[in-house]
Amino acid sequence: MIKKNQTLGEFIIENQAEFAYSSGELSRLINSIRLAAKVVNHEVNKAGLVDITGAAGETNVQGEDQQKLDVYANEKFIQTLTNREIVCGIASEENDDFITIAGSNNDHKNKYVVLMDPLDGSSNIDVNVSVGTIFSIYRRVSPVGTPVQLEDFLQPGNKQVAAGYVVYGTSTMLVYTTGHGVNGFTLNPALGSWYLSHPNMKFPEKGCIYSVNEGNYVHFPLGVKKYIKYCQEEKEDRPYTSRYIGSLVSDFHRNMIKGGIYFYPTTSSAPNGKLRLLYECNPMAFIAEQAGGKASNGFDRILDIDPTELHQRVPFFCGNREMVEKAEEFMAKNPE
Ligand code: AHM
Ligand code: MG
Repeated sequence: MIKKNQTLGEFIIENQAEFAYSSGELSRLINSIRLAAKVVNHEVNKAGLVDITGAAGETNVQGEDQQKLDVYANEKFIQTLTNREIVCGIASEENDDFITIAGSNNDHKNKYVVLMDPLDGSSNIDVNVSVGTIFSIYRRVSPVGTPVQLEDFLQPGNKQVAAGYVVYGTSTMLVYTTGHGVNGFTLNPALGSWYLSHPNMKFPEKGCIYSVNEGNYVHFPLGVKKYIKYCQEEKEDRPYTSRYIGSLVSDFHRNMIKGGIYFYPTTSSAPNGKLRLLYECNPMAFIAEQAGGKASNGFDRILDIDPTELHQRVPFFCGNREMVEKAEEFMAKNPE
């Protein structure tokens, strides 16, 4: 049951029964993420001050080293999840390999793994434009009581038990799903509480925004070029509006609210696309589907891809169902 003005804490408690294998562990895990997100939010909001107190990599007036924000966010999320002993492993876009968390009794007893992109939209970090955190949660497949294995992380997206993102925008929002719809919570920075502001988020039936880095146009496959021309054609409800922040979380968030498609196709220099299947595409695909949208690599469902490596990249088309299907139509006709 959705009640407005509910805090995230209240919402998690009331909806705990919806979590698969509800033992309270997943609730505690989401609780840790909301805590780390607040800490990162505080730092992201101060980012402009770096110019006054010293640039990243330099020493600030207190004699401390300034950290890059993405490194800081990575550390904060890892620290919070490790200290609270609620996951058995973490994989991050910022780390080459996954991290094993044994727990203080060294018993490897926790059941969940988290995969995350701690601060996505790196080109926006230093210029005061919205960035985001993306996370994805799976139940481990290796036996509890043993160290986490690579196979725990290399699960297809359809096995996710929860996924979400934080958008550090004009206001800070945490949006997540546990497979029972998508709910968005806005941070009241004065109180440090997240309030349910966007219950049961759904893509509008029709979308008219397309989001792609058109500077790469000449490097796109023919199907994508033709789809872009379709978006720009003067016919029916077209031309569509072009909006591209260059920050997946923000572009996705806007498109989910207003109706649109985000795509990052293959290019000649990035033959597998740019975005990471495990840290970016799977969680966004899970949220998109839960919000009535669709996510595809241009041909197949993102959530059904069997990952082969942690940092695997895939082409990504995500947003309003109808728009993604139209893009797929163009891809099918021009597969090269
Ligand atoms: P990052 O993980 O290095 O930040 O890269 C991912 C980001 C997405 O948020 C964004 O949509 C895309 O890269 C922008 O890439 P480009 O600058 O090539 O358009
Ligand atoms: Mg990223």
